[in-house]
Amino acid sequence: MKRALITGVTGQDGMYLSRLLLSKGYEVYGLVRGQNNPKIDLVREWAPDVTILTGDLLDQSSLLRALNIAKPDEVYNLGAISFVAYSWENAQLTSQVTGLGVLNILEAIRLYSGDDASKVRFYQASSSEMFGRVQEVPQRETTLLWPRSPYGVAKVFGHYMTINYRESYGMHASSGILFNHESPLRGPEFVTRKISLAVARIALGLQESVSLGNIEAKRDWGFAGDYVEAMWRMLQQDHADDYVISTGETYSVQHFLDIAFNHVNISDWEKHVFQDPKFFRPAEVDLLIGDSTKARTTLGWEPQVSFEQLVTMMIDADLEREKRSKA
Ligand code: G4F
Repeated sequence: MKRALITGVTGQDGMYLSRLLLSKGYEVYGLVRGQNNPKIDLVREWAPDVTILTGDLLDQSSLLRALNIAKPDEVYNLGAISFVAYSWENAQLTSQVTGLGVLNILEAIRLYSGDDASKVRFYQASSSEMFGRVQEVPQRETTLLWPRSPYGVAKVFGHYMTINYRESYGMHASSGILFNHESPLRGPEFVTRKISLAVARIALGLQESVSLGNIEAKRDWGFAGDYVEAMWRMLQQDHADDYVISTGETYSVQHFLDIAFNHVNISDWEKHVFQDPKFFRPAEVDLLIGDSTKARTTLGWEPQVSFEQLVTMMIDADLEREKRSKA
């Protein structure tokens, strides 16, 4: 039976990945930060067989302790401060957790592994935010990185540190450059879930409108459930490497709104949507679209859920939730 340790297990990706690994017969350990973290109950409900360990990416001894308990064959580093807008207000904390945290876990794995550098396979959650002011369309593994937020800069640090540990110590350390990926488990601070929740509530007469920022921004949006499969496939390869994971299609926030409101039979959605300067960012990433040819050919991975299916899946889930809480 293989063993895996997931940092950031309480997030959307951590939840989908735990279920995937459990379904493959893994013994799964999830690292959770803080005392009485309220999200632990969500994980227990979603994937009861995950063993919860406490630890923090900022506390290397806690990471070593978790490694000694979990004895993992694979570590998936999904833990991060991941909300881009928040990273301007908390740039140092974001740099420490999202950037230096990667070094802490890599170093803990190196110490834990002793002479056997490839004892533990490592996955780093890199991000398309690293492309920022894009230097090539579509973006691929070799595209020059030009991050536009403290979060993006921290992710670049973690990305190159992963490559450096692979090259310096021969670690089996891979990086998935994941483009935006969403699901009904997405946090309500991200634009897709903010919209799906608002549209469901507007359709049920529970809310009048929603305030957003830049609705011209374009993203390459996929389904989180498809993307965790790519993470796992990366760690099953003989050699560690870096892969772009994306759908290859890009849509604006406005287009997301079109499909979302259309799904609940509201065509004149403009009267329900306002733009508020407080949701605009100091530096925006205008367009992301990824070329995942390498992952498709090497890993045999491809996304299963289309953009329209993703939007409607999120709306339907929020309609259900809102109806239940109303009842
Ligand atoms: O949903 P978002 O906050 O996601 P963003 O910034 O693209 O980052 C997400 O994807 C990255 C991968 O590229 C991850 F690394 C990262 O951790 C996160 O998962 O915003 C998407 C777009 C932005 O252009 C934003 O300016 O939507 C625009 N937007 C417009 N109105 C808004 C809003 N974003 C948010 N969160 N809230 C709004 O009201």
